[in-house]
Amino acid sequence: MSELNPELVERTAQWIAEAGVVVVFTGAGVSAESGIPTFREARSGLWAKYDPMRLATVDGFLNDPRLVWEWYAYRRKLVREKEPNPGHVSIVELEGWADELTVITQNVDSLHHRAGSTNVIELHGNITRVKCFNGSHVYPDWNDEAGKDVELPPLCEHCAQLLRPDVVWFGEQLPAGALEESFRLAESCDLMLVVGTSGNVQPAASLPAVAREAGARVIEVNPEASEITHTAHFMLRGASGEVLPEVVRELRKRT
Ligand code: BV8
Repeated sequence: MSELNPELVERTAQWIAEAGVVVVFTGAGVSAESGIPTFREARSGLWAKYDPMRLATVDGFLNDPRLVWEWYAYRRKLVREKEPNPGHVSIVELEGWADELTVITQNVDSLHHRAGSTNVIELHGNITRVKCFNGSHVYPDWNDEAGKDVELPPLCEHCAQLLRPDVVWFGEQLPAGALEESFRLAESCDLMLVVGTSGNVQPAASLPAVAREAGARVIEVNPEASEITHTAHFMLRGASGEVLPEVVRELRKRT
C-alpha cells in the first residue's frame, strides 16, 4: 500500500463521482486475494505439469476428456470454497456513486455475483455451469458430488453427449450477446476501471482501448504493468483488495 499515490486515489474518486456510466472490466487478478490462482498461476500443485492454455481448449478436452473434466471439477471445488474479497465488495459499493455501473468480467468464478454486483457480463462463461458438448442442454450450478461414481465426464441425460464446462475455451467464440453488449458499453461509458488483467486474451482485452478511443477515461488497478497500462490515463499500482477500498473511503469522505 505504501506505493499507492493518494493524489491518484483522489482523482479516481473524482472521476467516479463525475461519471454517469461506469464499466469495471475485471480479470483473474480481482480474485487473487480470494485465494483463486490467476490463470497464469493456475499451474500450481497437482496441475503444475499441465498448461492451462492446452487444457482450456476443445482439442485438449477431446484428447483427454477425463483429465480436462477433473481439472474443472478441481477448480469448481476451489471456487466454491473461496469468498469474494474486499476488491469485489468495493466494486459493489461503487454502484452507489455511479448512475449506471456494469461489471464486465473475464473470470468464470461467480465471485462478482456472490459479492452482490447487480449488472455482471461474463465474457468467458461460468465454471459452475456445465453443458452437453454441442451446447444444447445446460446444467447450472453443477454438483460434482452428486455424480461421484459415474464415468467422467458424465453424459448428458437428454442427448447422451459428453458434458463439458460452460466456459469459453481458446479458439471458441465468446457469447455473442455478451460481447456485443460489452463493446456497446465500452463505446459509450464515461469511465472504465480495468482491474486485475494482464490484457493478453482477445477479444476481451481490446475493450479498454475501445473505451479510450471513444473518449472514456480509463484507470488501471494492478500491482504490475500489463498490456493495458499504455491505454490507461493512469494506474493505481497495488492489489485490488487494498486499492479499491481506499477509493471507496475517498468517495465516502466527499459525501
Ligand atoms: C477467440 C475460460 C476466435 C476458460 C478463458 C492463436 C491460436 C488460437 C487463438 C488465438 C491465437 N492468438 C490469439 C488468439 C485468440 C485467443 C487469445 O487471445 N489467445 C491469447 C492467449 C494469445 N482468444 C481466444 O481464443 C478467444 N476466442 O478468439 O475466438 C474465433 C472467432 C471466430 C470463430 C471462432 C473463434 C477465447 C478466449 C477465452 C479463453 N478462455 N477463460 C478457463 O478459465 O478455463 S481466458 C482465461 O485466461 C481467463 O478467463 C482470463 O480471461 C485469461 C487470463 O487473463 P487474465 O484474467 O488477465 O489473468 P492473468 O493471469 O493473465 O493476469 C492476472 C493479472 O492480475 C495480472 O496482470 C496480475 O498482475 C494481476 N494481479 C495479480 N494479483 C492481483 C492483480 N491485480 C489486482 N489485484 C491483485 N491482487
